[in-house]
Amino acid sequence: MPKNTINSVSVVGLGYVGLPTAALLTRAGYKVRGIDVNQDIIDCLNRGECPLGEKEVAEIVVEALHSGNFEASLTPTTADAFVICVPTPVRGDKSPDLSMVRAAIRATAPVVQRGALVILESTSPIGTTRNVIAAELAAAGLDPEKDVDVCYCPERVFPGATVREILNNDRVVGGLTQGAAERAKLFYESFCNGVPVTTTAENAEYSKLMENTFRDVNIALANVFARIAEGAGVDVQEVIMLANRHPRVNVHTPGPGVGGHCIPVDPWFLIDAAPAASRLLLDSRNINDGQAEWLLNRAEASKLPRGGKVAILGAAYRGDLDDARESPTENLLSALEERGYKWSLHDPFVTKINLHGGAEVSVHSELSVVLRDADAAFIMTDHSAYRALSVEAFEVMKERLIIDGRRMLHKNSFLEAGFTVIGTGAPTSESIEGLDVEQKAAHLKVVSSNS
Ligand code: SAJ
Repeated sequence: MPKNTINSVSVVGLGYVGLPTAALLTRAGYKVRGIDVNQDIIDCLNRGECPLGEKEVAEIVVEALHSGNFEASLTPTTADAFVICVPTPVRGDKSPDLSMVRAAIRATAPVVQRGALVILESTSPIGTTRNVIAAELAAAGLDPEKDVDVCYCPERVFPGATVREILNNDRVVGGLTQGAAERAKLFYESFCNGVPVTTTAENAEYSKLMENTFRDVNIALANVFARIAEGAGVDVQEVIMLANRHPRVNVHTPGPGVGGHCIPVDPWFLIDAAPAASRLLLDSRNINDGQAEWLLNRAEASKLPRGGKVAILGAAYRGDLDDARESPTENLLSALEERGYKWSLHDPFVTKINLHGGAEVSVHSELSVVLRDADAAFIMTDHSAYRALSVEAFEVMKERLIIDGRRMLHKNSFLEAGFTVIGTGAPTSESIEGLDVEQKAAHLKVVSSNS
């Protein structure tokens, strides 16, 4: 039975994956050095504090700092294993930007010694481990198949449940050689409970891209189903519930678009590599990115006056997170700016968001400030706090128009109070104002049987 011979680990990149990974490695008994190019992160850690917000992450990071076995630094030093967890965004033209992976391995290669294990965890185009990591190690004088063990092992964490997911998810461990994969398998077994499955580096790279692309395409399909339902006058929620009773069907949830730093980005790596074969992927990206504008078009087709004042509820890309990266709200803001609207934005957790042009705008934490005198309110994020909102909160609006991108509200009470509610995948329910008592009762009966 081979033994895990690793005692010291350098984790390069102390973000939302690298930092909790470094803390869990420390807890498992390794001597860990965390490396980052950001002086603020290093200073924060050296004060004994965690620069990330997630509670369980902060707890294990502070525990690691107190153990005396974890230190943070700008400079890499030698170690038995190196784990690289840096961002891999796309550029403005959607081509992969691997500059941070390249910079990380260039800075690290000079301290990598013969016998070391080098693992890349960043989501990357197929071939990156061989063409960037191995190539830079070779340039530093090491044979990447003989002198060192080089692997690709993608992170798979779901923000909000980071620690649980690092500990429990199965891992795909792709080696440049079989020996490298076997060695990395032992390493992951030493601090994770999930099963590490060995394969080649290229298979591992592709599997990660496949996972997130699968989700993007399926969400796009759900959004198409929603658009069709709106036109057909049926409620997509009810139809999805019916279809999902089939044992081999799992239609996803339609919404105002797809955010986060992974799902809207990763399909581009495949589209870039094989554009002719990836038309479905490109269409899906466009559908998901177009959802916010689709909702705006529906609001305009109802009673939103062009150039009016719009209240936006939610900057985060997913409910109860403080993370606004690639949030669908950015797409709504761009469309509103383009069409000359005034807008203001609320979120219980996010304080700032970037417009597509790069400018940073601030987010209000007081809902009534945002809703006051608005011609329409768009609900963009499924924060729990929004689910509980009642009609009273919206009384300060000028016009009674709500675009419920996430189907969060108890629609009937809003209809009874004279609001028009436009929900993703629901036929537009015009206000019941003006109907007689019997017509109102009949309308509400239809709506409640659909919700
Ligand atoms: N969304 C929908 N409908 C759905 C599901 C999600 O509109 O049915 C939206 C969400 O509201 C959100 C976006 O999609 O805006 C992002 O999706 P998500 O919350 O499902 O995923 P992420 O980006 O937080 O994390 C994903 C996960 N990947 C998969 O589930 C395949 C996670 O496991 C990955 O580790 C992570 O990407 C990553 O780092 O790659």
